[in-house]
Amino acid sequence: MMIDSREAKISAMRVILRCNELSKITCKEIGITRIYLSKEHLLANKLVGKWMQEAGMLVWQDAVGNICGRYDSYFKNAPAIMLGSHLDTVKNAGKYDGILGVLTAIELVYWFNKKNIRFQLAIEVIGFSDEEGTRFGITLLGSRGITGTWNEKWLSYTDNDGITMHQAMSDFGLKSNKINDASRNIKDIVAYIELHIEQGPCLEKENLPLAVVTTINGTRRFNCKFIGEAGHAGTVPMRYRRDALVACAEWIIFIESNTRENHPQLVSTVGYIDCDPGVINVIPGVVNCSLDIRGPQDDMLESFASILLSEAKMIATRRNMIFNYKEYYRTYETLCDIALQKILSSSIETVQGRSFFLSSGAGHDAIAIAERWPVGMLFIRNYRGISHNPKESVNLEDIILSLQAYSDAICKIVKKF
Ligand code: HGY
Ligand code: MN
Ligand code: MN
Repeated sequence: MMIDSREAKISAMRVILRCNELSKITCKEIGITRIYLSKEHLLANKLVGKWMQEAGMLVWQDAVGNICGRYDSYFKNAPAIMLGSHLDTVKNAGKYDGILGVLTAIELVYWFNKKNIRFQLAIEVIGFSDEEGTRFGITLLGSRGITGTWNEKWLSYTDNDGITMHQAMSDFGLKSNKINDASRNIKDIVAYIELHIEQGPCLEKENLPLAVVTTINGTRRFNCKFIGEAGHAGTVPMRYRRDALVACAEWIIFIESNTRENHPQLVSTVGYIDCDPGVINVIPGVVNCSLDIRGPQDDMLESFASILLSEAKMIATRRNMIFNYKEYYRTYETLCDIALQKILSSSIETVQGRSFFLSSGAGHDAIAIAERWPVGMLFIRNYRGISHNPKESVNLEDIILSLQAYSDAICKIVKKF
């Protein structure tokens, strides 16, 4: 059973309108930035909670700030199939990363409710509160709340304004000693399905709207530091300098060329660099930068990380400097459940004529959820794969097909459990 194309079109148009409406809930005059435990987070939860209610769901905000909706089964207290994605964003984000997955899931429930369709399972829709980690640097906080895998020490992490997560939680109206109330009993949920923009160019190149995700790449993230010596930009001859920014620049060029030439399956990014003291007439004494590396196999990432970090040490030694680093984040390669992949594949084949599989270079809430329940993911094509960028966009036709495939898959999956 699937949503017919006429109703799917009405739903898809509503999804686009609501993505636009949510994009206006941002802490910046220009661009979309909505971070964990901010007033924008609360406003977005209220708006999405209203849409969940209108779709026929019972709505609550859980102890880590996820907005949750439940569409009951015809059996009381039945376990649920969980759908959703995240409502937080990176800085200066696009309108669809995460958001599309929450709003399409709400449309499914709206359609089931309107047709008076109930299943032997409940359906829950979650708008996760923090997948990106934009504010505190720790990602998947919302989905880790659901799986009960929070680490107490995160509460002392501070944002750029020096506010601790503990303080931010109480400002938001949450109690940091109640975090465990968010974690769900293993038997409450049977599976998790997430629809997400591909954030890459493959579907566009394949001229297809939808794909099934096979695996989600592992990620390693490091904070790195080159320590040289600050000095007068006018008086220190080049041969005597210990310029931390030049050392870091040499390393960044190595990272890019080594990844391109020797590791075609991997990606590496230096997304952040901070130069101290950062003024025109002082030779940079200290440079901090980030390193984000990703790949399909954990052991491959392990050896790649040591290649890059030992090169940094060699550059620093050669330039009579110090290099140090701290790994602060790691996710392992995540496999999507084979049975769920098969069902999702049959549904996308029904709507687009053939199936297609992709691995995900981006991280998703499904990484955390997969530690406790089987997960499945659907990718939808997005314009040139551009994401984490205001130019992010999806087309109406693809959203229509995604709603049809998603509804068909859910109707099949609920029968499987
Ligand atoms: O960075 C990522 O992979 C995701 O967007 N959080
Ligand atoms: Mn993202
Ligand atoms: Mn995302």
